[in-house]
Amino acid sequence: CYCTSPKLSEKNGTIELLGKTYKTDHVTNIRSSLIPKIGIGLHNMKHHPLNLLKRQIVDYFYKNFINRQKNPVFSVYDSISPVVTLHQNFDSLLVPEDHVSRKLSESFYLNSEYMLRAHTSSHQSDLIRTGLNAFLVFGDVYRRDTIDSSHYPIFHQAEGVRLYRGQELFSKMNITGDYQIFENGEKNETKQPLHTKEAVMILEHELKSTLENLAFELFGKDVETQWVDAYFPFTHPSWELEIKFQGEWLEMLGCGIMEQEPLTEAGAGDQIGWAFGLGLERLAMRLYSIPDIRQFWRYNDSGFMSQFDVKDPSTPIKYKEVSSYPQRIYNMSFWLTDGYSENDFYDLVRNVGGDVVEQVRLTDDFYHPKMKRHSHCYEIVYRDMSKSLSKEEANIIHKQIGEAASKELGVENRW
Ligand code: FA5
Ligand code: MG
Repeated sequence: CYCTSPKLSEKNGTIELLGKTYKTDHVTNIRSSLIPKIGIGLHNMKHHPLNLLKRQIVDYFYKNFINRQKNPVFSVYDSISPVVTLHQNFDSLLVPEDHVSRKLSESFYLNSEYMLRAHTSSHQSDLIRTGLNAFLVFGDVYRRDTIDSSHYPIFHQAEGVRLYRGQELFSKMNITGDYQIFENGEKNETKQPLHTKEAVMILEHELKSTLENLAFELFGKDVETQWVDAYFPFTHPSWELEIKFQGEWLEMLGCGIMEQEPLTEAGAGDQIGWAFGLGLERLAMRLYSIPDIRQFWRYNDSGFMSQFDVKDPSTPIKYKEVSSYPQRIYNMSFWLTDGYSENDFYDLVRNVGGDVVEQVRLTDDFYHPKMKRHSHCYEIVYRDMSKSLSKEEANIIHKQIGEAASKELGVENRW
């Protein structure tokens, strides 16, 4: 029961979150069921798998990036509040006004000014402004998304940024000669207008080898990797690294050469650099054979946590599921209303059903030409992870979801 947790108090139009009060407004779309999980910080819990993974990543960067005094170059931030301004999450990263990620259906908004960060990139600018040139950020990020074994409205990311001044970049590679990092050139597929070809080649090489070697460190020397061209508003060029896992390519991270404009804006216009952002759950699920993303929330369950109780974070661990209780599978179909969004429904299901909902899948999208109406049918899978969910219990939850959908989304049930 979350009754004693901070709550959304719709009546006086405020949200209390992490000790602060926010006024709600017409864009507020944060769900009260999410609030108790905000700021829990699984990545900082001793013996949590996300913590083991974080420590392995930190160790890797400490070991591979040291200065002349033999000290680590990267500093680590893992406790920055997930409440950020829209400016931090979007504008500071050149995300255009009409970009899909800004839609209310994609992110969680406290109000028109504040939101839950949708990626750890939100903190790049502020950290660069403090004068840092190498840092890692670990944090919980929030997105409105589909529901299945690998999607949950909260997941965790690791961000890395490395900046260089002209001399530094070339001397690091033992390159002498009159090379520059900046020029007044043209933008093309391989570089930004202000960057020289030579500088970008060195950065790209360091970025890609750093991340490939991280994959080898985590998954072993034999893991297959491939680079895919990508697009992000705040890097150019950009790539994604995929690793082969059980015969399938899995996207592990996004990265690229940082756009110069935000750097200049943050007072680092004399430097160039690279950045990356990777998803911790995706990696941890493969690394430890954790089959379902909801398992990461069993941090109060000793059957789960005790399996990750190791001193050395690089100890190989194969997770054994403590128990598996039966699934209960239901269907729900309804006529849609104008402005209906699938994510609103997924959100509502998660809010009403809680973690007992394992999966929601759109199974039929039907248009009735005479009635000129759309209907959707969803399959909802219920499973309690700590006990066997009875048919009666599942019936009640399913009914509550149906009622909430017609009340809150205005859809018309077609039982
Ligand atoms: C980003 O979030 C960018 N901020 C990454 C970045 C940083 C690019 C710095 C360039 C420079 P993306 O949305 O692709 O990109 O997410 C990055 C990683 O987070 C993905 O590769 C994946 O590993 C993980 N991820 C994304 N969405 C999910 C999800 N719904 N569930 C689990 N992991 C996810
Ligand atoms: Mg991506």
